[in-house]
Amino acid sequence: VQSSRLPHRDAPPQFSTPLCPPVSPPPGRGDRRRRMAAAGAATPVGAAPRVGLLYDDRMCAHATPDGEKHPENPERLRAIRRKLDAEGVASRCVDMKAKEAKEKYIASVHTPNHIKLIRDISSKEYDYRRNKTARKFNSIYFNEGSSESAFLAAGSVIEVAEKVAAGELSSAIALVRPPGHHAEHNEPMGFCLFNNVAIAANYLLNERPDLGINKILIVDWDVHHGNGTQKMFYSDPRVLFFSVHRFDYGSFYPCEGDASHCFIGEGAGEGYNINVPWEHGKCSDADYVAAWDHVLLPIAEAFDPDIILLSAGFDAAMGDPLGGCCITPDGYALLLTKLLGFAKGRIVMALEGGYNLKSIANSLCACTKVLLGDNFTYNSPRMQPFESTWRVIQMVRDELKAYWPVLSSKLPDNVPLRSAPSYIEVNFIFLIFFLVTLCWDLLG
Ligand code: Q9C
Ligand code: ZN
Repeated sequence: VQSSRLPHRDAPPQFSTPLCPPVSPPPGRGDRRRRMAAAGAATPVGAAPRVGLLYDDRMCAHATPDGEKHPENPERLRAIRRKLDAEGVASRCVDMKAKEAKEKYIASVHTPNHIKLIRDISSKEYDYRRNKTARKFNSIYFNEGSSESAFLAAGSVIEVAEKVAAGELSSAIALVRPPGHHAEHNEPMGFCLFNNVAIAANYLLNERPDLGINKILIVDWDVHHGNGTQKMFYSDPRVLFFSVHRFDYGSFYPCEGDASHCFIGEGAGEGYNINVPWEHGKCSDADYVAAWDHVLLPIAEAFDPDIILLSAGFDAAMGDPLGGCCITPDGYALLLTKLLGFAKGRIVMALEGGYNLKSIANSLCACTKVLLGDNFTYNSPRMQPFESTWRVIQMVRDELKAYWPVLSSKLPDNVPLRSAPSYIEVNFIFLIFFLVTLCWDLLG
């Protein structure tokens, strides 16, 4: 009867938020592993999971041309690596090195022009035009290391995804940059040059039928909408794309309407694109857990993916200078734990955004421990989800219930919620400013 239980119900009670009432009896991780093994997972009974960790200094070569400060900088990778080393976590993983992606694999996602641009951008002949070219795009910089980094980032996600799909690894983490999920068919954008995750997904589906990957779940928990990835699989039912992001009624980067919950895919892919668009910042573990429990996990259960590719940006983390949300490392660990119940635990994490060095290092460390099978207790302070979160989740469910009948059930109505963050401090500052200006005018 084990198999009839929803995977997300398997979390022990200390993992539950107000949204996820404790379910008894809670099976321990051992039980989960035994079940995974029985289902043919890569990890045999009793054995420690083999977690691939791909880190490569060569992806630090992509940097701003004249050393200007930029949130997406090489220190991000180094800070994560240092933390994983200091915690003794890296040595427990299977060490992997980056490989450049072959152009024919990138071509499944990007135009020949786009590939040529990224290939040539670091060449000497481009020295005088590099900055001018970068300015033609939205939030992009280039230097003489950009080409190599971009090809390595795409190749790295292919590399680890292949090993996980083949069962050589239980799961894997690719510490890559530049990130990928904003990169479009014919255009780098939003700090992203190639769409690393989309390239890896296409590689598994189209180039490696021998691996038996027919259905891929892409989960994008970066604080920004994964616009590039959404477009690439918009009419493809083999790829279920789920993105949870700040939307702020269309005013949050990338500021496009297609990040709204109404964009559900088209043609054969109708129902296979899911956006959970937050109305404002300050979203916490509780809001994300609510989106997991009431949207993502029921759909994942029905979709039953063969592998999960995680567009793992950490810019929704507490302390991030761009995101304005507050997921804790325990929160990320909990979200990841809830995903481990699917696809026999085959999860590939690919780094996307995340710009507070401490936050991304701590969050990734917590996630790595989850993949390694360490027990963890959710210790962050309990928060309540926002009222707006409940509303957004209901809208998403209404939009998608025709395709995923499990979403037709009624949401629990006894959940304690909190009201939207008030911007009273902000208004107060404007008031002072106004008064000072007024005095200035009167006196002068
Ligand atoms: N006013 C990733 O997290 N912000 N990209 C531009 C312009 C760009 C974020 C703001 C944010 C891109 C991968
Ligand atoms: Zn981002």
